[in-house]
Amino acid sequence: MFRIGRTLVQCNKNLQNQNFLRLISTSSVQCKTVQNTGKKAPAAGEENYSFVMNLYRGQLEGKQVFPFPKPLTAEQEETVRMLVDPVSKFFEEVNDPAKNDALERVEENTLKGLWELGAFALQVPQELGGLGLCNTQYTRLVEIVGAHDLGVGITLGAHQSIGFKGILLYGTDAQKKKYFPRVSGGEFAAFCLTEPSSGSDAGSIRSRAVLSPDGKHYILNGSKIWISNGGLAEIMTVFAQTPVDDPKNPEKTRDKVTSFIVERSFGGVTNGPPEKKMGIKASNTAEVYYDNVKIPIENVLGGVGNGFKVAMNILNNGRFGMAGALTGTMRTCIAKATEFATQRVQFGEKLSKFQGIQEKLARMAALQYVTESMAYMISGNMDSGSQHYHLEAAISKVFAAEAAWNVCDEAIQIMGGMGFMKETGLERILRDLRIFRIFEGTNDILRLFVALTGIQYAGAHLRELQNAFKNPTANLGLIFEEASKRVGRKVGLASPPSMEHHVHRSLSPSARQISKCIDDFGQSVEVVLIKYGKSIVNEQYILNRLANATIDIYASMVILSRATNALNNNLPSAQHEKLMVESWIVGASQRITENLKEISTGRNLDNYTKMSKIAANICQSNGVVQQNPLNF
Ligand code: MYA
Repeated sequence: MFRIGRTLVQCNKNLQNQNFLRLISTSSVQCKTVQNTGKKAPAAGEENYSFVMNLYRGQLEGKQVFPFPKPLTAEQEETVRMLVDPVSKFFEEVNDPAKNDALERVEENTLKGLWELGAFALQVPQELGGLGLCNTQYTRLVEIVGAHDLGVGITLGAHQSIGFKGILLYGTDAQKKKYFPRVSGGEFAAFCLTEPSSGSDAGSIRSRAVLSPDGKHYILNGSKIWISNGGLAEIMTVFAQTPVDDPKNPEKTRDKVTSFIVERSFGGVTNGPPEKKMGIKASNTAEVYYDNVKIPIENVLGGVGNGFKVAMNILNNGRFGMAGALTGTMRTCIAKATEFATQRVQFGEKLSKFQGIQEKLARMAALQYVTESMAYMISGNMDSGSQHYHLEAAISKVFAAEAAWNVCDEAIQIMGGMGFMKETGLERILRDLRIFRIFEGTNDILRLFVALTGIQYAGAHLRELQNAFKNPTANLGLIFEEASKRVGRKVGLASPPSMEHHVHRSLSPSARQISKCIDDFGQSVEVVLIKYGKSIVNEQYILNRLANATIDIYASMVILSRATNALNNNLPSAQHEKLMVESWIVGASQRITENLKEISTGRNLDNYTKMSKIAANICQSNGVVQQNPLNF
């Protein structure tokens, strides 16, 4: 890793000469990013191109999976190519992740360099001070950040992926004109949602803002915890309850969340000291307090009472970035492990000759390949204007966080004692990675979110079918289609949804395995819906297994699509990608079958009851129930 000193000064000079903004403006290519906010689950009948949403009806909606997106024009591709080298160079030569970690802050020269390069404003339009990149270009760059320093990544991400993303998605022209030059020019932003009593249950925040008697300001009181960049931010997207008219009772008001742009300079904003953390130590995390902060009414973001949706959609919109960043992290881990495995000799052989190591490397490579494919598929779809990406984005976050953890852990295992040493750099990465399964929506919450949203959609269609039966003559088409599907299934004649025409013919056997899983999945959802009805919301054992099957199916689809693209275009890595897809799908289809079995068989359902009883016993005993075998 690069050390500070003379080389750093030289490198900084070189980099200053290559200011991103200048690079881009000379090529004058700015992505026409569609700043889509995503939508809530569309109702039945509303067109919805989300692959995952349709999966819950057992349907293969291929528009957002095939072909693998290639949304950049030649010019846009050139722009991002021009940025990749200077950014990589900056991280290799200027930034020192070990030092940032030890200092528990990002070194000043790194921050300065990143601001100068424009790295804090990747998606802000050029005319307002940023680089104007689209999501795909952004993904390519955060991949580099993730490959080098996740602490820096969070400083950058908390600023732009969530800190001021609300202004990008919901800001008025005036808000954009006022704040974009500032968040691009050295003022940090933060996203302030979480509170002491409100973590996953984001709607339960207690911070409150009330309109001043003259109607010109909101007065905000409350506090936030674990705010990334909380000690640095001048500009904050803050969520607070506000009284709004109650439609049920015109004489009363009720509280609904509203989102505000708050400046520290408004007065009454303070923060606590930087938190001591397990990882991403270089990033600043702090409590933030609001004491009678006067917020001008023009700083309401996205409309009074709409704050919950604003918060959710900011998070939905940024999640693919985690997959992008962690793709890079996994590349780093795999490179370190491979270097070791191909050099280290034990029992007279290189480690790479042992099957145990080969299995680890192959699994690590597949996890990275899936994550990378998800990141680029989702960002590509978003750039093409997709509004229906929020389930896919949630899956990419869950998958990336778990895949990266696993890959880093296995890299350490391959390197043995060497992997455990600080100088190898993997222990820092492992510590840094732990939070990714927790923040931006815990993986547990996101699994439930995916399964419940999908089920809600499938349920709406089932209701539509029920309604159709009330007026069969007017709905013959729908009834006939459903009836023939069901009868076909019963007599074993219905064929699973086919993707033969989408995938490269050499991948047909793998595609067939996943098609069968998609069909089985849709049937399982239907059974679950009929069995549990609305009470499915409380059946987390079932929901988690549905979510796991969903993740495996989506993962398989994105890599089928990507490898097809590689094979069709004769890419040098095409045969390697094909191998990874074939191998992945063997495991994935087994897991999917197992997960679907686990939600229907009596033995498993009984086991869930047992687990709930065990948990209740533990809670009653405040921990492990039994004594040790010595009974003292
Ligand atoms: S920031 C803090 C992160 N916090 C969270 O993520 C909170 C998690 N909680 C939730 O997401 C929600 O509260 C859940 C729903 C999902 C639990 N999209 O009754 P409901 C709609 C669109 O189900 P609840 C951090 O960690 C829903 O349809 N809409 O809600 C910083 C319904 O609408 P309607 C949604 O049970 C980390 C309504 O809302 C969504 O209360 C720093 C109510 O629904 C959704 N997702 O809770 C990271 N969910 O009423 C740095 C619900 O119309 C970034 N709805 O039917 C790093 C970036 C990477 C690096 C980059 C490097 C550069």
